[in-house]
Amino acid sequence: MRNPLPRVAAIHDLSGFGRCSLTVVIPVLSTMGFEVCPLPTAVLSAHTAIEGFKLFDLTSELPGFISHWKELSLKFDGIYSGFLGSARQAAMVSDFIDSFRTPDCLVVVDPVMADFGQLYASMPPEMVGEMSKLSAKAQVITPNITEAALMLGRPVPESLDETEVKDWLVALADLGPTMPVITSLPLKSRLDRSTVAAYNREDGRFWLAGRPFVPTQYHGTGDMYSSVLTGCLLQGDSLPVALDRSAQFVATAIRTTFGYSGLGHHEILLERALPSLKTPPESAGYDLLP
Ligand code: PXL
Repeated sequence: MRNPLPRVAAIHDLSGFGRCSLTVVIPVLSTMGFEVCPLPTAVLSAHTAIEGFKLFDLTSELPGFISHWKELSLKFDGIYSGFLGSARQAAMVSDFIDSFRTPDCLVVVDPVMADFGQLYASMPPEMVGEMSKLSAKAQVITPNITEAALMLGRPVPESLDETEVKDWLVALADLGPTMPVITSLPLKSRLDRSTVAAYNREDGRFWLAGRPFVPTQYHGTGDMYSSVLTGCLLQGDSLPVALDRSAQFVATAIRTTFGYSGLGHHEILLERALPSLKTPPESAGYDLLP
């Protein structure tokens, strides 16, 4: 029997402060009508961009948690992984996907490792190769431009034109996923916009979506984007509509927060934006990349 509430295994860290990972994934997918089963990869006092963070790595606990889920014969409509507590966890997540994936299960891997040209503070360099291998197991991957560059062994570009973007997406699809999505894309013709690009290897089409830049940065927006994208694809939206809906959601959260004075980069008002997930999509703002 199908799950009456579609169920998603969410393999991410739990950070006590600083919106990211499970504190984003759970409310977003829950608001969209999914049951989220968290498999925490690490517990942190605060995310790794906040100085003095404490990280408790759960690598040694994961096999026991996963065995218990096997004993319970849990079935998932989606498997969505993100920040891992150690490079060794990538192989565990890969085995998890092999064990729990069914023909209709959507697998999304967000290879969370880096941003703004740099690996996150807790990331060992071998995570790059491990995340690239893990990406081969997914239908959808959602690296930002820094993660895409690391996975492809290319320098982080200042900007890319349309032809280069297509080349990057095809190179990511060559790692194995059917639908690579690149976020924070510095597209030459749209440097005034926050842009994502995607490729669907199954129909050979390339897509662009985005929203005008707001002159600020908030942590956790990548996790918001990938969470909404996962929910949209699970609820049956097409890839371009899912790209656009996710961009719309992140833009709403950013604009809601930006209007207040005195809120820090770690304080995006996610809860204020959640109700917008219940409304029908705005007229779709995606483009085909010719
Ligand atoms: O948002 C990505 C992310 C997830 N989890 C942890 C992080 C970060 C980015 O800094 O530190 C713990």
